[in-house]
Amino acid sequence: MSAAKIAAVLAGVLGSASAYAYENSYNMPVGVTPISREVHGLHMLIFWICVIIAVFVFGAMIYSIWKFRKSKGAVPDKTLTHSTKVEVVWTVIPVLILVSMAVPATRTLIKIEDTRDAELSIKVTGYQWMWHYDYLGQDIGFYSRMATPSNVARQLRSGIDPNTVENYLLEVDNRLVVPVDTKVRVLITANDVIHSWWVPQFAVKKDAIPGFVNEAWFKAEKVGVYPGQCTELCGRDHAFMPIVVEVVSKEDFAKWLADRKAATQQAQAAPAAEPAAPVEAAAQTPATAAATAPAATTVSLQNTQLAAPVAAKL
Ligand SMILES: [Cu+2]
Repeated sequence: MSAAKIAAVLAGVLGSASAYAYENSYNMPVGVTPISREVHGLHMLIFWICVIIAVFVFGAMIYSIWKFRKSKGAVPDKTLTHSTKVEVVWTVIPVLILVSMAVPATRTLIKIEDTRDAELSIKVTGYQWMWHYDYLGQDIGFYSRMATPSNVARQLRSGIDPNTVENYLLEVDNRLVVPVDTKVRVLITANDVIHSWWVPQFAVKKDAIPGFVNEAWFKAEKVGVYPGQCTELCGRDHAFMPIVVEVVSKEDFAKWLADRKAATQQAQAAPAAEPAAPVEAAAQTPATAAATAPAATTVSLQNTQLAAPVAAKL
């Protein structure tokens, strides 16, 4: 390999260690919330501490093995059996390193747990194999299942090439819609077995346990579509209950909320022949969903953000 080639490879390797490379498929995402950025910063801090320790420890080991090898006449030292000074040094240094990691980690953990002053609360219920979202105090609730194109394509011998399905396995019929720059509290539970609600771009991952309510929160600072997955092995279709959160502007959210409320009221007022379920059932057919969805939702359904990066960011 020529010097120029080596230089090019090195430049690539060093370049990939820059800030730009943090947003790649080999690392966790920086995310779009203050907490996700903090979690990422913490992750990088601890990663580099580990790198420094590894370089130091393996460097000392490799150097010693090479320098004091038997073929060069090295003789084992039989006199040094105990050194209080060394014992103190190699106890104090790791303690200091651990404390230096524990302080920022605890600070972030406390922030993660602080769900006070939430502007919107949503109850998330895991089911085999879908999610249910309840907008508390808003009288709105709906199921969110994997979108039909993915569901059809995933069936055995469906004959459909998954590569032709947009956002394969990562799209739902009813997305969780939330406003941007708003502290959203999610109350996470389940109705059958244990699930786990995970949205990497928000750094939120909480178990959904039957009979138990877990709390989490996020404040998305960027409008967009953010996918997630169930991350607790919950049965046969565990891999087929995706999460999709759509962050919209506050105005679009108000409009979406009003539309949803109107649809719910309409359904409740409908004759007994059509029980309350139709709202959810109707919304699940893509054609109806597209027809009733507010403009903002429809626009971001086409959002290019979702097409490519979805798979990469999970
Ligand atoms: Cu699950």
